[in-house]
Amino acid sequence: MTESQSQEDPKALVEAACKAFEQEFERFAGLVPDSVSPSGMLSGFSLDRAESEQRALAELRTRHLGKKSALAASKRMIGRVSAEQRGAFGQLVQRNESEITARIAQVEEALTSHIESARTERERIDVTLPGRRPRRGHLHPITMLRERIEDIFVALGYVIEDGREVETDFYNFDALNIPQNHPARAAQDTFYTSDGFALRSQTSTVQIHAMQRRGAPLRMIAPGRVFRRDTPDPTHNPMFFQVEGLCVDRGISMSHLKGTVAEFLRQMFGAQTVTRFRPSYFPFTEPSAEFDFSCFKCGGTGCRICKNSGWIELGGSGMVHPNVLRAAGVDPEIYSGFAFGLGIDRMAALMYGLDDIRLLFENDVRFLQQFD
Ligand code: 2NL
Repeated sequence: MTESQSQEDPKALVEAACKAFEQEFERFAGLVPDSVSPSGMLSGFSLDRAESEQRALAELRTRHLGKKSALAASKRMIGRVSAEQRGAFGQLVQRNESEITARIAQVEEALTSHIESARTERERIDVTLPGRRPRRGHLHPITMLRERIEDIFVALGYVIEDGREVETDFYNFDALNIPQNHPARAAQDTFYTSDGFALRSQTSTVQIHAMQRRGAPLRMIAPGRVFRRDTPDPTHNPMFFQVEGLCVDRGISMSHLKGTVAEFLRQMFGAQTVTRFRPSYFPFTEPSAEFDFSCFKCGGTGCRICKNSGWIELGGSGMVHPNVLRAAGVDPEIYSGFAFGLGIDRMAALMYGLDDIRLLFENDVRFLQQFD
């Protein structure tokens, strides 16, 4: 209906506006709580849905109460109707406006309160919920084993010494009585820095420093990282861990060495453990011996771990060569000593049944977690 038509029948314009509103408003009407549905249909609405209804309602308000609305047109008409009709017509328009305003306001209120509580619900946090703790880590299996070894030797009166990983030829070779032409000195076997320092190939270097600094008598172990130029395979890694022990005093003999190693292995693998020594050769000890212990798995009858021999080879040892004592400032006429060395990673691989020592250095948490 146009404005000119309605001028003839202004009441019809208001009625038409009313009807149009009713039609469009219908979908919102159910959102207002009433006695049938005290929480209204809104209770099932998501926050997004309620917000989109709110936008649709605002558009509806503009269409029916805004400047371009039929209601605004009928208001403008009030002044133009005949004087005797004006009062009644004015009241009709007024009623109509109040009705539309009030009904929109009801829905708006219901939507606003629903949106508000939905937002509150979304942002709610349960402060009594336990926090998400970062998972606690644990020591590396090599560290656990090193600490067990350290505890055993500390209880036997040994000190633990640490040292540098980059060394001079003197500490890595000369002081250890390793001859100039020895293959270990070759760049094929040892890592050298560009200015001629060696990455230590055994922790004996630490023991030479300790003898120089502390003098004799001395009981110590030197656990640590050592480096050898090997191609990695299941039993070799160019970096591995070693522990060396040294005992220097007056009257130290091979029997002290055997008793100490045997006691260490009994504490490590159980009181029933038997140790045996086989003659060997190292430049830094004389005499020298390698040591084996009875298999911790089968007790010596033979199994997969000990390759059916009943024995597990673990390390090397011997009486410290007089040249080594002398190089470290200890008088071999007064003092003698024994020394031994073993690989911690090899021992870990044996004890944990690893078929590849490289697993210990790949730092794959799925592997490491098993040692928690
Ligand atoms: C092995 C053999 C050994 C030593 C290490 C040593 C240290 C000093 C003086 C004399 Cl300061 N000897 N250490 C002695 C014999 C053997 O290691 O199989 N290691 C994994």
